[in-house]
Amino acid sequence: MPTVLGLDSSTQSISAVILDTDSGELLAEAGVNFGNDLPQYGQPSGYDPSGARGEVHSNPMMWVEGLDLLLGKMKAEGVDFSHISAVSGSGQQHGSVYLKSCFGKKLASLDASQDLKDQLAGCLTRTSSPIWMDSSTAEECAEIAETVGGNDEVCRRSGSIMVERFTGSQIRKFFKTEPQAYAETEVIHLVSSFFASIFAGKNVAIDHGDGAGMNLMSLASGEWDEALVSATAEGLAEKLPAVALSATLSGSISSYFVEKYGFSSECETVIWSGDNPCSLIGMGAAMPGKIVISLGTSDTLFAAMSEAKTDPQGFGHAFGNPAGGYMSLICFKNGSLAREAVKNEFDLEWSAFEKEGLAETPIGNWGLMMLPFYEPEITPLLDTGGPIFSEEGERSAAQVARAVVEGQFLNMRLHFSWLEVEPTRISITGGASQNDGIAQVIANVFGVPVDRLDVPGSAGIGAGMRAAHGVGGDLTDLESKFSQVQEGSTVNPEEGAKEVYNAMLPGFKGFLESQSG
Ligand code: ADP
Ligand code: XUL
Repeated sequence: MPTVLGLDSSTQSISAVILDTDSGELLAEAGVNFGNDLPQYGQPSGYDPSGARGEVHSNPMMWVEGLDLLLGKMKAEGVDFSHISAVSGSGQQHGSVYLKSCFGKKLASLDASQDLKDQLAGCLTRTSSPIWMDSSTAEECAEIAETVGGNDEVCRRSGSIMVERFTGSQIRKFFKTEPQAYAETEVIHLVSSFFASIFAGKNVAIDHGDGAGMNLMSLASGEWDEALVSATAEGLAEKLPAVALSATLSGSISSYFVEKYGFSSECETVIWSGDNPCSLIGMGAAMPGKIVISLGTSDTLFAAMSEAKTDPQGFGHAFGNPAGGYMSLICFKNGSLAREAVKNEFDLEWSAFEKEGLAETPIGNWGLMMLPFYEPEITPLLDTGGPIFSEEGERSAAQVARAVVEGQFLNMRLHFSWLEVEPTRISITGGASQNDGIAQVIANVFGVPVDRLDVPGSAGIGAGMRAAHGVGGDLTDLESKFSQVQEGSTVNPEEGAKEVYNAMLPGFKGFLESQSG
């Protein structure tokens, strides 16, 4: 069984893990944080903070420079890439990269004595990439839905109603506002397929997991949906890469990586997927039965589904499961960044947020509730112009810390019921999952034990497992090696807690609805 490399290009960082799939050992891990390590781009959280009217874009050359920096750093630390048999990766979902015809040619002839950024920058037709946090395309969503016959029809075809952060409406906006640059675009990649193409040295396919997050793929057939594609933008069918099964091999690694970093020329590349589909694999949740909550920049809740089910309220999504079949996903935009806003407002460290905040306040927060929407929320669609409290008055840092976290998970409990699963355990992952106080609130709100896995970054681990799966590895065996619950990490619900939250839930629902207009 091989040694594999899993990469994870997320909102705030790019990271790598090397897995020995024989022994189940994590051989190496490293990361580059866009804000700290590449401050020259002026994107401290991985995106341009100055975007107006809901626009959130990132510089794709920052991502690419991050990749060179990451591999260079690993090599300098003595990592030997020559034993790696297969590589794959995970990309933040929905973000898109717009490229001229020279992209394919450049990839085929990359010069290892130069950086990727200097060689690829000239191939962009759009110097910035809209990412999943963008909410500027309401008009385009409405136009596409109307052409196709309404949002129910879009959902029936693609697994989701038209969503602003999904790639289709973003492409339409580019087509409408920059027609010349759109016409010069030969290929539109997702973050995942952009990086996968760089590794393979040629344009490669988008996988079913990430492809389903575009409002362009037919969930039933796994092919591009002609009606959605033609409703989105003229000539789009010719600009989309192929769409393929997640375990698709894309040939041996580009000579750039062989010459520059010492990879074997026989190292296989496997197409990439989105971060949530990769996390599903990394968390050992490829088969239905396990619910995962990921606490990254956004908070997401996801699970494998035995059949394609869609959310009648339109907030949740159905994506391809990289292991085959489908997965559900619900995304809450106010995840870590909202918790960070509280931490920063009261000048707290995470340890104080947990120990002097969450641990020192009672379950239910003396009845204080917060709609924890520091940014306009997408689940539900609500712009409250900032957090709103159920009661007027002075509040301590500790109360606000509890209020933001309780508000987030009460909101999550309200919006996951369409999955019709009664969880018996929940696995958590992502940057904030190490916070015991947050884990405790989740266990209490859902009334079930919460587990953490033994590995850092489930998206990167999942990407590595997908690389191994692509070259013949058995997913069940890989899960038994890499997706184990960390000993002593389980947090059990406290007695009586679920009853408190059961009683709070109708009030919270009413509070939300009172703001929905
Ligand atoms: P992404 O994959 O979206 O880039 P990560 O999963 O790496 O995000 O999570 C990053 C976030 O984790 C940071 O924004 C930070 O707010 C949060 N975080 C890190 N450590 C803690 C902690 N101890 N408690 C709560 N949140 C934390
Ligand atoms: C999922 C979503 C986010 C991104 C970034 O739909 O928008 O979770 O994948 O992590």
